Parts: sequence; structure tokens; C-alpha cells
Amino acid sequence: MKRVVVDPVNRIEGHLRLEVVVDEATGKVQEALSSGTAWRGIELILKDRDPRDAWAFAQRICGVCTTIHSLSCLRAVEDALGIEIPKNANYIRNIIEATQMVHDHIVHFYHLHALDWVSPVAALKADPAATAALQNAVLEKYNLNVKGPIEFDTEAYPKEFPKATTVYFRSVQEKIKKIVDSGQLGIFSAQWWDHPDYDVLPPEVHLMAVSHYLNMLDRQRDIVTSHVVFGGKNPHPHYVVGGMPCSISMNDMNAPINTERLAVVDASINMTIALNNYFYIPDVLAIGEIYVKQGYVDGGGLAKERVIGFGDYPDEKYSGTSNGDFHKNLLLRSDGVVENFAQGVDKAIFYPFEAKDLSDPDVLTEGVEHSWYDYPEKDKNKDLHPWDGVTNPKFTAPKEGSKTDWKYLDENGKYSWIKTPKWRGKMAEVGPLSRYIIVYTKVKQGILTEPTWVEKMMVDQVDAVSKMLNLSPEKWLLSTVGRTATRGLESQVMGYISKYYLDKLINNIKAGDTSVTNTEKWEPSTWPKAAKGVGLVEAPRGALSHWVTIKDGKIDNYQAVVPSTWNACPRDSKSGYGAYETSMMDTKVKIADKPLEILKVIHSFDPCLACATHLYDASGRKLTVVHSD
Ligand code: NFE
Ligand code: MG
Repeated sequence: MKRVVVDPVNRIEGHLRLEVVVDEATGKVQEALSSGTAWRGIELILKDRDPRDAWAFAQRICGVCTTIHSLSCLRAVEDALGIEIPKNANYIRNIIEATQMVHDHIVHFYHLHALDWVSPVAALKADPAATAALQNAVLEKYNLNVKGPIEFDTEAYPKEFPKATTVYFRSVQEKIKKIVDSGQLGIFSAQWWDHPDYDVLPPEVHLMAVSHYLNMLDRQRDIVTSHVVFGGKNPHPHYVVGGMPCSISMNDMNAPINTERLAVVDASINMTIALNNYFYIPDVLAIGEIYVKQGYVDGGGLAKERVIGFGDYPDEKYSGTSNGDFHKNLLLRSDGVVENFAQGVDKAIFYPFEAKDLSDPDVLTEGVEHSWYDYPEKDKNKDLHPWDGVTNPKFTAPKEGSKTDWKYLDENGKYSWIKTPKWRGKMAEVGPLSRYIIVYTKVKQGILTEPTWVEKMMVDQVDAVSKMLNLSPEKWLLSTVGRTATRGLESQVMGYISKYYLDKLINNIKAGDTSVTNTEKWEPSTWPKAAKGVGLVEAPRGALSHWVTIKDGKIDNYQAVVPSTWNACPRDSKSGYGAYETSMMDTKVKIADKPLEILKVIHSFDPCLACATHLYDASGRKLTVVHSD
């Protein structure tokens, strides 16, 4: 039995520590701990502020999901104050959000996760001519042929990308060789390149994927053009309570939004759709299929038991969340809870998540049994509803000379800055995989009698991949590969969602509506003395909610319950383990000292610890210390 520590985990956002106890004889993980190791306290910074300013502070929770916390915050404040945003503002917010999803997923797959699967060192053995042939074959084979409803020239190979030729792959290979020969791997450092798992893929797949890794570094900027046009910048585009700050005047060349700028957004969205169709989808499926065929289908963890989602993309403007309006007109109805998907979609159990559940003190809660926070005496051992939530940091170090004494965390004590969110007292996984499971279940069980084009596309994608793998959905979805693959599938859908809302925006402007802000309730004198609101969002990493209570024109309490908090949370004696911990215990490790499989499964969640603990810590600690005894 070996206890292994990975701290901090690299290629993620923020500071995460993992500990696993591995049975070296069987490779089984007997115990697993996930710990957020720093704290910032944005929720406290928001107290007593003007609710109209809150989005700008909340947005700083994270620079990775760079826009999603402001959106959640705006929805919470607008819900509390009963502010309805104009149609155009709803369309623009949706474009920004869907664009963010693609950006986040592409950066995750190529720059944060790919090197768990492919190796620049192995790429040196590839034959460049065979790699060129492979890329063209892959494109042919893995072109899912599941298209959105929008007219789009799918033959438009992105001009920004080099064609798959022998010359091109040879030049990339020479570039990688220089880096490897220098002995300083730079961006490719801190990985176990000698791990046998890198032999699973042929050298040509390594060269193809590492080349796309390098290409995508340049494309990151171009994907978020809509943020710059509509919100002035990225990261952290601008918003305003009541709508968007960008005025529309189609023929005025100096206006923030005019014909020319909308054309720039359109070009960026077209490129994004092409990146998904020509690179992301083929790459993720090509690698995933090889692994799945070799039986690498562990890591499903908590998703096998329970997933939760809130739904998103209000097709028409809505007038609040807690009054139930949010659940109307959603393009992506991933709201609800699904249990037991592991037994197949027919046996899965669906629980709706309704507007009345939002104010029920027993439905959504957070506990701190193993977290470095203190609840007030009267609520000491309770789980608190976010409107009554308390953020009172209280760090307790392991006792000097004790068994743990900083070398290891104490699983019986407090060991994380992450709280433990629950649904009806139970743990649940959130994220793209959860959204796919919920939508797939709702459509196949006939709960959604008239699926939207988005929901149809998601079901078609899952069916197409299942057919390709010759496996029923639960056999591949509920795994590390499934979690990673659904991010790619979702990115493809999100590209089309951006396009769909851009078309709606343009048509609405053409019909004569140029309004982007509603200032009716801007003045605090128009507000009730006390109000509360909630903003629900499907963030890249899963279901996100911001909760605000307002008193006398100021924020009285602010709580964010974040996707990475749901997934990375510590255990709870009544409710069991969180998604990270469960997934690690559902993963076999070949070499205890080089737990690459643990990195793979945790990276498949795309951890964001800044979000999870609302923190930022700039202290430069050593990258990836692995120690064990
Ligand atoms: Ni900081 Fe975030 C997302 C949010 S993390 S990245 O997605 O909200 O859970
Ligand atoms: Mg919180």
C-alpha cells in the first residue's frame, strides 16, 4: 500500500492537492483526497457593495471561465430586483457565453489535458508522411456528420491552419526535436514521458496532436472576438445590470456595434465551428477510440450514481430566475438530476429541478464538515442554503507530530478550502458529461417531448459515437474518456449556438429593435427594501449558481456555488465522497509513483480551483511534487 501526493497538480487553474493510497499489487486506489489549498474570499469582498457593481467583482473569481461569474451575478441581481433585459442583450450574452464555452473547452483539451495522452517525445518517432495521411484519414473517419441547423459551409477548412502535408509535419517535428534535445522541455516539462501509457498510441497520433496543440495556441485569441466586440475585451468583458453596454447603430462606423463589427464576429464564429469540426472532434475521437478499445473505461465515479444540471441559453429574454421564468424557453434543458445512468438510459431515474426548489432550504445546500470554515454555533453541524450561507474561514493545521503533520492530509479532520455542495443531502457531479447524461435521458425517456435543435444534436452525437464504438452510451460515457469526449461534443454544439444567436441578433436589429439596456430600475429608490435573487448558469465546468440578498440598496450576503466546488469538494460523513475523490477511487494506477491515470481522470474535469475556492494565490511553489512512502 503506497500513499502518493501530487501537489500542486499542474496544467489546471489554481492550487489543487491530491492524495491517493494505491494497492500496488492490484493498482486499486483504496483512498483518495482532493484538497483546495488556498483561499481568497470574494464572497466577503462583495458584502455591503452596490449590487450594480457586483458583477465586476464576481467576474474576478476566475480568469479562465472569464465571463461566466459576471453572467451568473447579473442574473442573480436582476432576479432580485425584477429587472428584465432587452432581447438584444439576451442574444449578446448568449453569444458571449457560448463562445466562452468553446474557448474554454479547446484550451482545456489541447493545452491542459492533451499531454496526459500524447507526448512530444513520442512524436519524434513519427513518420511525417504517414502523419499527413493519418490526419486526412482521421478527418474522413471521425467527421461525426452531426450538423447544427444553421447554414454553414462545412467545406471551409480554416485558412488559418496549415494543411496536413509531409512538409508541415516534418517542420513541426524539427521544432519539437530542438526543444527535446535542449533538455529543457519548457511548456512540455513536468510530465512522466517514460510512462508506458504513452505507448498506447502510434507515434503519428502523437505528432498530429502535438502539432495541433501548437496551432491552437495561436487560435485562442481569435475564438473570443465576440467578447472584444460586445464587451470591450477578454478576459473579463464588460456588462451592465439591465443589459449590455454596447450601443447598436448599424451604419455608424464609430458605433460599438455596427454592420462591420458584426461581420467580424461572424467570421470568428465560422472559424470556431471549423476548429471544432476539423480538429477538436476528430482528435478527441481518434485518441478516445484507441483507449476505449483497449478497455480504458474507468474513472466514471460519481457520474455513475448522480449528476445535476441547471439548464441554460434562454431563447427569449426572461424576467427572473426564482419565479420560474428561467426554466421557460431554454435551448439547453439540462436542468434536473439523473441517478443510475450506469444501468442504461432506460433504467436511469430522472428528478426535475424546479423553480420552487430554489428557495427550499433542504434542496441546495453547502456543508463544511471537512472544510476550513466555521458555521455559527446554532448551525454548527448543518448544511446551509446559499441565501443563508456563511463564509467564515477558519484554518486548522494538522497537529505537530501527528500522523499527518503536513506530510499528509487528515481525512478525518478538515482538509480543504472547498465547501461541500449537496442536492437533497446528496453528492452530485456537474459538467459537460452531466449535461449530456441529463439531456440524453430526458429525450430518450420522452420527458422532453419536443427537443430543441440543441438537444437533438446532443442526442445524435451520443448515438453516433456509440455506433462508432459499438458500445451502448453508458459503457463509454461514464469514464475519463467519456468526460473528455463530451467536452469536445459540447464545444461543437456551442459553436452553432453562437451562430444561432448571432443570426437572431441581426434579424432583430433589422426588424428595428436596437435596444440593449433597460434602465427602468437603475435607481435604488425604485428597489424593494429587501430582496433576494439567484442566477443559474451552465458554466464550462458545470452547473453554477450565484445567490444574493440585498438590504437597503446594499449586498447583505453573497454566495457562489461553483462547478469545481461541486466536483472537487471534500467528503461528508452522511453523503459520501465528491466527484474527484470518487473518480480517483474508480481508477486503476499502474505505477504508484507516477500516477498518470490520476492526472488523466482529474484533468478530465478541467479543475478550476480559483473558482472552487474563489481564490488567487500568486506564490510561486514548485511544480508538481510527487512524494510517497
Ligand atoms: Ni474558473 Fe469556472 C467554470 C465556474 S469552475 S473556471 O467553468 O463557474 O468551476
Ligand atoms: Mg462559495
